[in-house]
This record gives sequence, C-alpha cells and structure tokens, in this order.
Amino acid sequence: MRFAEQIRPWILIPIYEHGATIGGIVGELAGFGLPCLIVDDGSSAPTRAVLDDLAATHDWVRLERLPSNRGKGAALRHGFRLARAAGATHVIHLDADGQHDIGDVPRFVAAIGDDPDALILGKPIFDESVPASRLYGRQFSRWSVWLCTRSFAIDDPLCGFRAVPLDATLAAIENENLGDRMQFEPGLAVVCHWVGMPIRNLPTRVRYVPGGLSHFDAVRDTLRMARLYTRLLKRSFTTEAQRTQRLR
Ligand SMILES: Nc1nc2c(ncn2[C@@H]2O[C@H](COP(=O)(O)OP(=O)(O)OP(=O)(O)O)[C@@H](O)[C@H]2O)c(=O)[nH]1
Ligand SMILES: [Mg+2]
Repeated sequence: MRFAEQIRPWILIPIYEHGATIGGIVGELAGFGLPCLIVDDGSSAPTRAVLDDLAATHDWVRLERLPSNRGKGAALRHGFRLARAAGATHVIHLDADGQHDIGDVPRFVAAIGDDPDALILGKPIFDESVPASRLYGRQFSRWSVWLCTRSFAIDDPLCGFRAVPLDATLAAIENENLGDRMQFEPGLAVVCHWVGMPIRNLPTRVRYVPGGLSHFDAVRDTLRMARLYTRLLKRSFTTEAQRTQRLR
C-alpha cells in the first residue's frame, strides 16, 4: 500500500482475552504493509501464548504487554504514545474480537491521506447479528455526545475502528480525565471536536460473531459513560457561559 511520505500510519489493537480471534485478524492485516502494535492488557496465559507466537512469526507485529488489566482506554492511550515515540503519525485502531471488516483498512488509510488532520471515526453498519441492547445503548451515547458538542459531527462515538492523528489527539487529551475503560473513546471524540479537529465518519460493516466474547459491561460501562458525559456536558455549559460573557 502506498501513501504520502509524511504519513506513517500504524495499526493499533488493544486486546484483552481475545486470543481466539486475533490470529485471523493479523493474518488479514498481513497484506497491507503497515506496522502493527498490539497492546495486551493483562490477558491470561492462552491469549498471551497466541500473542507471543504472532510477534515471533511476524516482524511487523510489535507486542506490548501491560502487567495487569487496566481497561481499553488505558491500553489505547498507551498505544498512542508508544506508536508516536516509534515514529507513527497516525494509528488506525481496531478491535481484536473479529467484529470489524479488516478489508476497510485501506479506506481508513485513504481517508488519512485525504485529511491528515482529521479524526476518522468508523460509522458502523450493522447486520441482523447486532443485539438490540447495543443499538439502544448507542443511541444514548450519540445523543449525549451531540449535546456535549452541540453538533451532529460525531455520528457514532463508540465504534472501535478509527484513524487517529497522534500529535493533535495526544495534545487534546493531555490534561483530560477521560477514564481508562470504555468511556475513553467517546470522551476522546468529544474533546477532539472541542479543540476544532475535523471529524469524518467512515461507514464500515460491524458484525457480532455468534458466541463472541464481550467485555462491555452493560451496567458498569454505561454508568462510567453517563458520569463522563455529565461532566463533559457541565463543562460545555461553563465554557459557553464564559464565552458569552467575554463577548459582552
Ligand atoms: N487492552 C484492553 N482491551 C480491552 C479491554 N476490554 C476490551 N478490550 C479490547 O477492546 C476491544 C473491544 O472489546 P469488546 O469486549 O468487544 O467490547 P465492545 O466491542 O465495546 O463490546 P461489544 O459491542 O459487546 O462487542 C477488543 O479488542 C478487546 O480485546 C481491556 O480491559 N483492556
Ligand atoms: Mg466488540
């Protein structure tokens, strides 16, 4: 795959206990010629063994291991920093559970080429495999994010398939407390929008594999998100009030 000299995208995969699906994903990524960083967030022995084997057999796969499970958000943040330190300008991150259409990676790369400054968010196209609870939960997050940003720019704040410009994103989240778990991704989209980063939404198919393993905790993760949205919403009103006052 060819891209402009100054754009150096890496694949980033945060993983927790998805040893059964990661091998197939790495196999599909092999043809794209992109370095791949896998951040293992305290998985147990079976997944660790699969990852060790993948890193040993593919020189373009780099494995980073965190000593204990901290959450997807913490793993992503860690991966952003490592990838940037290693010379990446962007990461395309995707989930390890086999839900994403890996064939869309070149479309994310092309979208980076079209607008290297943009945060490119996967806009999921679900098939009939999606559980209804996920669709309802998503609506809650979409509305919350639209309120926080006073815009519809972010179509889906939860999709784990994204392209992230590293310098601008790390600067935007540097002083933010966006949490370590599933609330990190919607929070990141909101603060990136707040700092004026262009947002693009890229349609991509998402499927729920029968018997697939999910770490999304409907109660705890929804509560974490609700708390974060409340905090961000309050801040959006304060910022707006300050701006109005300055204009008077
Ligand atoms: N590093 C890290 N990754 C995690 C953690 N929990 C989940 N992941 C990864 O994050 C991705 C998404 O996790 P899922 O469990 O599928 O969560 P989800 O996609 O929000 O939930 P579903 O809609 O049920 O699939 C996968 O790559 C997981 O391996 C975690 O605690 N740490
Ligand atoms: Mg998933």
